[in-house]
Amino acid sequence: MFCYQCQEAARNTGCTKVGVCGKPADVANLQDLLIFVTKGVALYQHELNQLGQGVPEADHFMVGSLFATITNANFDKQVFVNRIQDGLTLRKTLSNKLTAVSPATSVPNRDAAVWTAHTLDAFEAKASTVGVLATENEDVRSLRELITYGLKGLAAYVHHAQNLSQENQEITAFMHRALAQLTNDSLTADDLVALTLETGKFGVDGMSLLDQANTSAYGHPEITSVNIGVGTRPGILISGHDLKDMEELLEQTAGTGVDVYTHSEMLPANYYPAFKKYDHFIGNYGGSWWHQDKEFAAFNGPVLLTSNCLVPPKDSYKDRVYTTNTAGFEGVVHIADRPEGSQKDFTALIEHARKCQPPTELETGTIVGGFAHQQVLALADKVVDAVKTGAIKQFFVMAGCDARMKSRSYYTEFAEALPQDTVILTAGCAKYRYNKLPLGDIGGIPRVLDAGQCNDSYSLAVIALKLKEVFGLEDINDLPISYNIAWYEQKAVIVLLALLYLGVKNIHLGPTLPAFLSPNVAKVLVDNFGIAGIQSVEDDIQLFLS
Ligand code: SF4
Ligand code: SF3
Repeated sequence: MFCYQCQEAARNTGCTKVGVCGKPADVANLQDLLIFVTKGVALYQHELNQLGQGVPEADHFMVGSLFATITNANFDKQVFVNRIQDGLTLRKTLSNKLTAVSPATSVPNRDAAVWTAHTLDAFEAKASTVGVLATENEDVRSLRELITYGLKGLAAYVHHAQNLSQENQEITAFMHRALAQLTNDSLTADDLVALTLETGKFGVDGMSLLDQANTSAYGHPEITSVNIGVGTRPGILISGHDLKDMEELLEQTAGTGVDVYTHSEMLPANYYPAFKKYDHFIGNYGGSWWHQDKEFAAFNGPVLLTSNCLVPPKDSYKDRVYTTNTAGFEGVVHIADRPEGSQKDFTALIEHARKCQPPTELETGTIVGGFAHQQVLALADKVVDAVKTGAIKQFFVMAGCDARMKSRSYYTEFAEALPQDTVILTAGCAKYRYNKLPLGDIGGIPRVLDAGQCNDSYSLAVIALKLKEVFGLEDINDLPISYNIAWYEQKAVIVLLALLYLGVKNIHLGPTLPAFLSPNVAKVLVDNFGIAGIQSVEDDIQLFLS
């Protein structure tokens, strides 16, 4: 195996024996093969799309396959074997359709378009030859992977939107085109840089699509005090990013005597008006994803993972873990997709919860969030006044991911060290490094404004664009906003590419720069976009405020 897609890649170079995340080598290799097969599907679907003959099933397969390979989403070997088989069958269907509708059209002559096999041994033999290192040129490899990881992040957001019946053909057509182009050896580094920025454009579109899907289904997030204590009844803990699962779980648990709590990236579900009507929705339990070994143990009841981030569960609570969507782990019960027109069936979790103790209290009190674009724009006058009077000197976008590395204490210290006249705009699980600190407010505006999940970084961009308009500025970079983003997995990659596409410059990225950026590709990002890493808290605060 060779994997360097996340921030915890071994030695910031790559995992080669087993993932730091716990992904075994055979699963890592089969994930590489699945990406290869998905590119084969894309070669055909791209041609069919150009003829107006694209097949919706190929869009769903591509989105689900990319999403399943995201860090901490799925560790189940059989899932990847099945997906590879399905992909090969689907590719055949697409090939037949292409011959039927346009006998003169052929796909480019690429291995991904023709390779096939039927046994696990053959899959594994091929898998070891189609991974990241199959691209020899370091810079081409770096750009290809940057685009691939951006597409994986985008796929996650598109998948959640699909679950809410929102699709956008332009986005999936682009994704197929991009995947097909990643098999083209004659693309130059410049071509790939252009494709990287285009990926960012569709990143904005994908986040906008999901924002639209979430808010039209559940209303716009609003300022909310979220309880972080516990009730007295047994509960189900729901984690990940999928709000449709949240809705159906709340509905099915109503009146059963079982409470519902959010964990990690599901915290923002507390901010949506549609979920507030449920009395048994108690609040949020615990912190970001990597604390789950202790927090899932202490929760005492079943836990539902609706997407990443899943940590390989300990035996002490493994029987209480359930996965759904693209999340998976061998030996863990997987809740099947909803049949057309009806709900998923969460009966197993509810029955399980009934036999469990209530959660052990970890903390008490509340945290405040719900500052997505509509809520912040409703407060725009207040915010603009505060900027004009100098009560707010600067905003810091500190969106992104949290993870295990010790050096991430930087983000807590950075938040604590920021002057009192600054406001943090956050989204994603990065917030858990500072969302429980007593940072106070500025004239009633909390100093940490949480927009929501990582995809709600879109909200932060909408807010920035609105402020630019209100202040009559030409350039988004003239706003008093600095970007100090923490990344871990591939959703942060698409958020970053989306910000670059919107013209945001001088983004600081930490705690380490991606291992997949070759020195030359890193230089392109530094020279053209002012991307930088992080230094010490003191030096960075000085730099940002100068
Ligand atoms: Fe290593 Fe990250 Fe890949 Fe897991 S996802 S194998 S930790 S680089
Ligand atoms: Fe967190 Fe995994 Fe990235 Fe949605 S839950 S931000 S790390």
